[in-house]
Amino acid sequence: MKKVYACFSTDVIHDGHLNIIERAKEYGQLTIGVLTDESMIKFDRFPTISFEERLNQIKSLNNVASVITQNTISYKDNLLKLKPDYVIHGDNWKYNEQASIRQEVIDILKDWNGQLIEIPYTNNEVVKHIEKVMKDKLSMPEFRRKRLKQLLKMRPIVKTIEVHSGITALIAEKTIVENNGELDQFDAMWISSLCDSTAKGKPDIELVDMSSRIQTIDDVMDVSTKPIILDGDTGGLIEHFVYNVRTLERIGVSAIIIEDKTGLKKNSLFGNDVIQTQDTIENFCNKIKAGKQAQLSDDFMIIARIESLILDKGMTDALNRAFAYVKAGADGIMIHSRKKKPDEIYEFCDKFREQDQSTPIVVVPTSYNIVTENELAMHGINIVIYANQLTRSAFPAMQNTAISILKNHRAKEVDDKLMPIKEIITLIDEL
Ligand code: SPV
Ligand code: MG
Repeated sequence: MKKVYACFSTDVIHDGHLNIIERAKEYGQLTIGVLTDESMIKFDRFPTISFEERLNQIKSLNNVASVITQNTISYKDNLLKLKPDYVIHGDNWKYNEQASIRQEVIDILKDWNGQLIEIPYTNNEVVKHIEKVMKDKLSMPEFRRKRLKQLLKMRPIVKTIEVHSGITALIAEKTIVENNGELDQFDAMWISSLCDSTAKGKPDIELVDMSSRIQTIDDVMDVSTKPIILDGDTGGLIEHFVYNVRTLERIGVSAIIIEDKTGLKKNSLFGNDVIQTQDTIENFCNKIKAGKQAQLSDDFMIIARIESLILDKGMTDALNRAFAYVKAGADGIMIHSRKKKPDEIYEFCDKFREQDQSTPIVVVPTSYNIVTENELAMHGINIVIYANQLTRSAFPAMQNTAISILKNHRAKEVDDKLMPIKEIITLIDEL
């Protein structure tokens, strides 16, 4: 009997999968590799059931001789172990970001004259409907809210990108890249006070109120499934903060980050060029405690942001605050810096980790942007936020377009820098 191999990374079995199994019968005995959650989330939909459930679901199917785990997106390890005569797959991966994974399969199979069988991808109305239902499910509060905590267990570092509108949320949702045989996508979205305010043409001084911030969150949620971390500025008055925690939790936000400043908050990257005041440890701990008491689920996170390094208050102050905030109930610590080098961030993280190995650490490497995600993870950092780069790239592009049209009295000169209308239309999902 010839050996056939297929890899599934799905949590619903539909006609497309059954078709693969049916066709595999013609070639031999089928082994299915089930892709682990850790690998699946690098390029696919987030699973709505556990890995064991996905495994059992596939074991229960007819005409499947055996089911094994596939640990990596690359088929290499399982192919070398199994040496199948055939690998079977839908033909859709020829054209998407999995093209290099496909090529690797073809190259490996050559070693024993194995063959890749590609069958037309099933994209009928039923399959389309199932995909849509699953996506809609993931956007619901009960699935979205807990996803950040799930990701913290699954990812070496949770990669978070700033969004402030439906269109930026679509970029965060849909951008998947292939790089040296690895696939990757962003894990979460950051709704920045700076960029949410900037998009509205307003200064970053807590002027854009919570109702308006919630409108932005709603626009983002409408078109995406990834978890949201909200920049909650100072959190405002404790009496107001508790209500906002309830609202955010109910609509499906995963975390709020509040910073230990008071009064008219100014953006941290101004540093001491403007007057900024830090809250007392006691007051800020009371805010954290009140927020934690107000929340109803275990999913929601209140993350405390420490501004001591921004305000030149020193490492000891930053660490004292971190331990106090964790004791008050903070689910994570964000440490911020406006230095060009990451030294003070690493020193903080290393010292914090000597005493606390589990509380998640969040960083925003805007000024010290030389750091890589691997380096951050090595210092015990769990979440990296790219807090403003989408806004900062879009603004000059739009400004240059405006300048070009004014100079040339027409739009032709700038046209080759613009996204074709057809592409922008297909970016938007239709109901
Ligand atoms: C934001 O994105 O609004 C932040 C991060 O708070 S920073 O601008 O670096 O202070
Ligand atoms: Mg902010």
